[in-house]
Amino acid sequence: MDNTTKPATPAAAPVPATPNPEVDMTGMYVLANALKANGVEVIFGLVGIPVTEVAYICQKVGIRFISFRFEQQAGMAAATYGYLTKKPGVLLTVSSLGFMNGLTATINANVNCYPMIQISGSSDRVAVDLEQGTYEGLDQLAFAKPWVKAAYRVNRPQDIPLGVARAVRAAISGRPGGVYLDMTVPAMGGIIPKAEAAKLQFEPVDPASPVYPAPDAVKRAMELLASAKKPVFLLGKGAAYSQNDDKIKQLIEKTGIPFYPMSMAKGLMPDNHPLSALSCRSMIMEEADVVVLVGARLNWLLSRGHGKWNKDNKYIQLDIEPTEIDCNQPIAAPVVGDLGATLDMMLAELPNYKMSIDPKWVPALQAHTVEANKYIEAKLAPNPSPMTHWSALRAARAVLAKHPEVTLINEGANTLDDTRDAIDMMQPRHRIDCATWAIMGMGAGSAIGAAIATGGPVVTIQGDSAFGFSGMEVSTMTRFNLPITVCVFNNGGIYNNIGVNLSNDGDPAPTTLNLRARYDKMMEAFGGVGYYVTTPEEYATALETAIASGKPSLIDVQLAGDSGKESGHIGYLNPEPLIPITV
Ligand code: ADP
Ligand code: TZD
Ligand code: MG
Repeated sequence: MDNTTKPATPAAAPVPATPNPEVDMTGMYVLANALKANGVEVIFGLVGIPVTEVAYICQKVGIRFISFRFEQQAGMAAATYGYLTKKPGVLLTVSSLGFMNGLTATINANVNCYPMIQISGSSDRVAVDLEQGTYEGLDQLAFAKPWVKAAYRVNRPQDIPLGVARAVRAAISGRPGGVYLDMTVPAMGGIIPKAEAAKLQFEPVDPASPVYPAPDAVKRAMELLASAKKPVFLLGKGAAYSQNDDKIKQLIEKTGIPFYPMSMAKGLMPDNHPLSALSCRSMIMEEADVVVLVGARLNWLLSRGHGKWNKDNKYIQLDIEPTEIDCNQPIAAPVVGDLGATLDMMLAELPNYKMSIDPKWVPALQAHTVEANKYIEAKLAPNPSPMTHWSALRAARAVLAKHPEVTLINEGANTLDDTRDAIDMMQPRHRIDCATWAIMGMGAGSAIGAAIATGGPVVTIQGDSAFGFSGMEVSTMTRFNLPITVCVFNNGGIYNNIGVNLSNDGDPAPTTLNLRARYDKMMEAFGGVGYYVTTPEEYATALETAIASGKPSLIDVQLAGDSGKESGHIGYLNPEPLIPITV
């Protein structure tokens, strides 16, 4: 036996070859070209080793690169861009923590069914897999895979065009979602001849081909709908996303069936439409006999079909995702397919059916709406000093009513719930909020994504806590000179400013923030315009001026410290306290 045999040479970083720009191409160029071939026009991200050059090359080939201060916010922007355009929003991150910072947004996009692709630089597999302590070494694919719709790794430049095409198809086909694409250093830095790279590029055919539902399923749904005495359409953000606005309007108006929009479906049909049952949530739950879920999930936002819901009701569910059916309640008539195709088939069948709606149903909902609107007006009317959420919203409502083109971004607790109730939406996809997970910290990123996607004005209404998660992105708003007006509803806390520290040791209570903070100065510090307002009149003037200016602006809307209650409208989700707390 030869005891002198040496172990195999330990894997060292490979010595990179030098590409010849005349005949060679690196994977980074292949990536930029592949994104372009897939119709990507904008990327949101934050660069560093190993992806900096990718962003530079993207700009060179005509893809906008929107550079952020925090990856999560770039991801929120990509997700919102995807939701508004039906194209995948693309996020570019560096390895390890940059990847993880972005992944929170990618997973959130997946939960909300927004199409997005996170592309992350990733360290060489050789040293990552042996846990040899390489630069920013993390097995990112394994980390992402359980939580996204699809995850792929590309190890060679030759595979980049296919990898990108697969990621695009995964993000936008079927139920849209968040997709992860792991781009290793050998893939991005690898060299291939330009001629070979050109041959590998392709434009994927029909990446989001609509899937048609079974004709029998449509007939079953139509039969049930026609038998209903008190039917209702529940419109969800999947319906808004699918951009079938006219078909939805036709189905509602031709059947005469009232509709209830989930938060982000507000405006899909105007909130003040005669068939809007927006203010009749309890009545619908208790009385509707046939509930049609239109791109909406029967999740916690609808008490998962339990609680107040009429025990004898029946559901029709129009959804692209088969596993959504029977999720919380048995669905009597599932119609699985793309909503556009489903609506075409339902509209074609409609002349063969006669509706049997109780003639008292719609008038009863309309009478309830009148009463509910009075209740909202009574909340909006008082003029206390300092302002409350409601008096501030009276000002915002008046200005926004004159600007239906504004995309409204909304997050917070009381700030979310009260804004949703106070501000009517008249246009589809003009309201974006913290959505299915009710997460804070979507505001700035989503505002930027919406401004880039629409080219139009954006207004955010954010609680002061919510704003704190993403406030640094005022830097991005000003560098890209975006027409965004940020409104911070400053009540000095999570829910409010009145929390009492149980030990009285001088530390602030867990919910207490900075009631006298001047958030407007943050925007000014970065070259935008700041406003500080203490009355509804000042707020209305500032908001009008800020929208008209088209410049990045921030309005610190000073509220009273005691405006707002714990968890807004969803305090019931808190576990029962053992001892009373003041919040
Ligand atoms: P909301 O929160 O507004 O109720 P959800 O996000 O819970 O909305 O539900 C959206 C639903 O829409 C998801 O179940 C998703 O599968 C579905 N969906 C998304 N796109 C389409 C489409 N093109 N056709 C049919 N259903 C869709
Ligand atoms: N962290 C994340 C990521 N998401 C969350 N939803 C929370 C924490 C918990 N949370 C809420 O659910 S609402 C909220 C937090 C921290 C902030 C509420 O305060 P606000 O709004 O200032 O934004 P109001 O108007 O004071 O209620
Ligand atoms: Mg607050």
